[in-house]
This record gives sequence, structure tokens and C-alpha cells, in this order.
Amino acid sequence: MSQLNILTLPDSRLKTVAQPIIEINDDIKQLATDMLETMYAAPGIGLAATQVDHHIQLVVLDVSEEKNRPLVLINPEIIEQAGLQTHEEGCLSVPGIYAKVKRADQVVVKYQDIDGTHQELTADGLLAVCIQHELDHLKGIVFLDHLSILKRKLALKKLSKELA
Ligand code: K1U
Ligand code: ZN
Repeated sequence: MSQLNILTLPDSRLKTVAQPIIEINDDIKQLATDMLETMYAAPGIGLAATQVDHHIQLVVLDVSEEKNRPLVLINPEIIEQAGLQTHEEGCLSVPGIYAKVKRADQVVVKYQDIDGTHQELTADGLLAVCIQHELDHLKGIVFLDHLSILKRKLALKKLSKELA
């Protein structure tokens, strides 16, 4: 197992659109294991392959209190969504910046698990927020892109001060 380097803004690689995974081979399984280790160590509740400079459709998540419910989503796709919720979000690629983002309250996501089995998961609350946040990363979108231009500018200014 090894921890991976997490890309941070303004790295343009975070804007890359991830490609579907055709074959779930040992390299993909190792990457998922390393991403989980990286996420737990950060600490975080989610991580997309984009953030560790692998531009493939793979995300890991664990929103449990005990950090004992890891989820690996391969080729995830939101197939249903309903309602609206506003939640404060952070991002390991935007360290030290938090902002409220409006997203769907409930989502149904279809994906393949690490064995390649097709699955569907219905999520609400923090898990739904985290799924939407991580799937955005696979499209090259970060949570600041959901803010007004003014709020985004303020957040980026704060980030540049923090990274200086
Ligand atoms: O994608 C990422 O960078 C991970 C991000 C996920 C996320 C957080 C909050 C709302 C939506 C998505 C994080 O994990 S930031 C760190 C964080 O929120 C956290 C860390 C430790 C304990 C609890 C939360
Ligand atoms: Zn993020």
C-alpha cells in the first residue's frame, strides 16, 4: 500500500475529464487500495482518481463515523436525483476552503464494484453530497465551480494566500 500525491488548485490537471474503465485489472485494484489509504490519511470522506492524477472513472468514499465502510465506485453514473440540500463542502484539492453548495438531496448511482459487478445505490444526506462532489471531479469540476463568480474569486484569493 502507498499514499498518493493529491493535486491541488490551480493545477489544470484537475480539469481533465476521466475515461471509463474497460477492464478491472490488478493495477486498478491496487490504485483503489492506495486511494483509500490516501483518503483515510488525509483525512477525507471521498477521493476521485482525478485528484491523484489518474484520469479514469474511479472514486472511493467512506462517510461512516467509524471509517469502516469503504465504497469503491467504478464507472459511476447518477441515474436519478430528487430534492435539494445545501451542505458545507471541503475538498482535499482546495485545502482550507469551505463553502455551502446546493445539490440534489437524494441520488441513485449505478456503478461497478471492485469485482466488476453492476450495482445501484440510493443515497441521501452526506453520502449523496459526497457522491455528487466526487463524480464532479471525474468531469473536471471542483466544488468552487458551483459558487457565484464573486464567492469563487474570494475563495481562490484565500487559497492563494494559504498556499503562499
Ligand atoms: O473530494 C475530496 O476532495 C474529498 C472531500 C469530500 C467532501 C467533503 C465534504 C463534502 C463533500 C465532499 C473531503 O473529504 S474534504 C475533508 C472532509 O470533509 C472531512 C475530513 C475528515 C472528517 C470529516 C470530513
Ligand atoms: Zn474534492
